[in-house]
Amino acid sequence: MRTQVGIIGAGPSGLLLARLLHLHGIGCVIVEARSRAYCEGRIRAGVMEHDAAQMMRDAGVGERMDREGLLHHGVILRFNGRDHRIDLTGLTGKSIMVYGQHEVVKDLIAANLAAGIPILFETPDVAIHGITGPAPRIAFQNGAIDCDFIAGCDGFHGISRPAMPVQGFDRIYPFGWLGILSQSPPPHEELIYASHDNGFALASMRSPTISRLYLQVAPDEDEANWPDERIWAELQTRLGHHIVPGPILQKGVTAMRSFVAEPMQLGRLFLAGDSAHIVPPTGAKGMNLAYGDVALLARALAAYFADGSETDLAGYSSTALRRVWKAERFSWWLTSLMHRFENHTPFERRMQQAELDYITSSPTGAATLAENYVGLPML
Ligand code: RFL
Ligand code: PHB
Repeated sequence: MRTQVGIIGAGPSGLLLARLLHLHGIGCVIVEARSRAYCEGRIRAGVMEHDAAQMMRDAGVGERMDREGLLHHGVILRFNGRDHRIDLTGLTGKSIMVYGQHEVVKDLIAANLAAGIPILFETPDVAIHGITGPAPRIAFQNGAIDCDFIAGCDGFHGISRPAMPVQGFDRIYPFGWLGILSQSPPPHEELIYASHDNGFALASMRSPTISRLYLQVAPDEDEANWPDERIWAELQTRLGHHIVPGPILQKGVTAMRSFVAEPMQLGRLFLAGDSAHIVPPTGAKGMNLAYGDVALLARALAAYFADGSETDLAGYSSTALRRVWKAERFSWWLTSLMHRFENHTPFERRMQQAELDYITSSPTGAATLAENYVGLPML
């Protein structure tokens, strides 16, 4: 097989990159280790930045998102038992789109297949060869793809990042999130981020009848310690809103970590999305960072295939990393602000509360949060 861009991974970054390349008339093939059903069923991100939602529309895949997604103009920060609304749209003129990552993935898979882009699902033993030469190759069991460039969109545990020398910058947080998806109405029409003495909690949603709820727990927490009744009671305590329990459709513990790999390119291999960086989910930035990377990468590849210009490709890593580091900073900051740290002194807890008070009572403080939350410019 031969193509212009070989893409490893059918998550949001690989799928959107394929879509954008197709719109530029550039050929690509996606290889994916898992099945289509697995990719479409993986419950993860829920919040799209203003410009990420616009990228979906511009790429011709925003129709269902605009129909079924929930446009939010504000978000609630809760501390000391009170709600404080951040008026995202009033402060920035922008909004966020609450639309599940698995829905994004479904829409992008359908659009790519309809455009004739091959997605090789359930491809085992994917390996990368020749990235520092002119003819890179993606090899796998029973086949290979020769390409001009390879996009490593294979997530944090993929094979692309290990195929090149990078410096990793890392922070591991001393807690995790227990997340549930439940068939129950969300406690409030907007997302609630709650700082409570028992720990952080977040109320999000997927629809008016499906809630996505999170509780701060130990990083290695055993789900068995959290029977449904305990989850509902703890959500009630931390969120302080009327919680209507319902059937729990999915439950899981996620560890919290910040990580950035530098650089994001070697020769003809380019990393995008979680393969290059991850953030703790508090800032809702992971998928949005993937969108920023592929916006840049698609533009650089388009310039190359249009007239052979390598300037944008050469600048990809340094340009992408500027946006990445700002989102890393925001995610780290919001995580540090909202969670309970076992080693915090009462003084440090008061500092968190004073900062929350500042953020929610000063228009300048609120604007800083709002500007980052709705998203910094993609390009
Ligand atoms: P993905 O989604 O991990 O996709 C990578 C794909 O590559 C495949 N793969 C391979 N294929 C072939 N060969 C191999 N050797 C391969 N190794 C891996 C995998 O099967 C997979 O299909 O990475 P991508 O595309 O970069 O997308 C990143 C996002 O998934 C991630 O950043 C977000 O989910 C993070 N995230 C959130 N991001 C947001 O923007 N807003 C949110 O509200 C938000 N909430 C979250 C989150 C992540 C969470 N978890 C579970 C980590 C909430 C949670 C709980
Ligand atoms: C989600 O809806 O899953 C979600 C929302 C906001 C976050 C993280 C996850 O910060």
